[in-house]
Amino acid sequence: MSDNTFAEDIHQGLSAPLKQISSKYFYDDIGSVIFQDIMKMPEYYPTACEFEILSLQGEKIIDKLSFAEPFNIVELGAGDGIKTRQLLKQLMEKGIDFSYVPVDISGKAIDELKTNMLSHLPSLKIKPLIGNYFSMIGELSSSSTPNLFLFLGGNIGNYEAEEVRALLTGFHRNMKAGDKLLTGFDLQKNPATIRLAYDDPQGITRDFNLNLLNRINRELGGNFNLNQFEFYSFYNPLNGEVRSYLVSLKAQRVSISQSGKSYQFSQNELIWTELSKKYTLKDIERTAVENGFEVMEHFLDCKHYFTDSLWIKP
Ligand code: AVI
Repeated sequence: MSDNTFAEDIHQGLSAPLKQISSKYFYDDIGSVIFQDIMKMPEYYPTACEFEILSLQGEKIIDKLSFAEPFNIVELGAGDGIKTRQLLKQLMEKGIDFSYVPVDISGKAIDELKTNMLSHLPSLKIKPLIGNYFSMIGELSSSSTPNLFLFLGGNIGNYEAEEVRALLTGFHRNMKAGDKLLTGFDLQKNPATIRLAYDDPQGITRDFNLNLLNRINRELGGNFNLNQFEFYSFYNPLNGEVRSYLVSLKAQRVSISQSGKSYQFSQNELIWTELSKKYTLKDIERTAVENGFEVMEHFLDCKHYFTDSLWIKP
């Protein structure tokens, strides 16, 4: 992503009536390390739940695919691949013939993932692709090899309803009939459990959010004083949305030297940073059908906190 896109998005976001910074900007080098820490927190349950699903139900998932081998397992936004590795390991132990195709826009992320995967699974057939999800899905679907696309981690929860529609129609348009999509959804549950996952007592999620301001300071020459902003997140069990914010603790003006622009904050003014939507199984089924998919099965963890939902493009 060019500096210009970042600078333009920040300018637009800070000029809006409800100021906002997109959650996609969490993941610079520092933010990615903080996110690793979040995934290790006991309060942040989704990682352990999805790890359990892929470790214990890998065989069930693969049986359900009923692909004539060999097939591709295509991971969209692979991250560190630890959870996916559980699934791949089981397939390799069963002697199933497949290729693992991680797709990411970042060549660096792909290189690290490849090295890491091969250090654990040296005989894995890995064919990484660098680029945009839709064009890579389209490219893979032009061959007759069946594909299982993975969109794990509950990332779909970070998209607004219209963005979910755009994403899933893009996946659908580029997939071929019979291809499958396995998507991770965080499920609605006791509101207190969800609230704690996004407002941890150690303040790791707070630092994750404040890093956005630090990133603007570092990359765009901003002069945000991090002591003058606090983190606030709120789960609304009536609509399943966690929304996270930074709060300006006083009236203040912040400047960005790279663009020469400045932004006025009133006391207690919010910057919206993230949506983390929690779904019901009914929501997931409606979302699948509205976007042209059929649900094959939901694979839930033992606490029923999270599901990897398997869909087919009919
Ligand atoms: C990446 N994504 C699914 C995480 C989530 O749960 O929304 C990011 C995150 N934000 C705060 N904690 C974790």
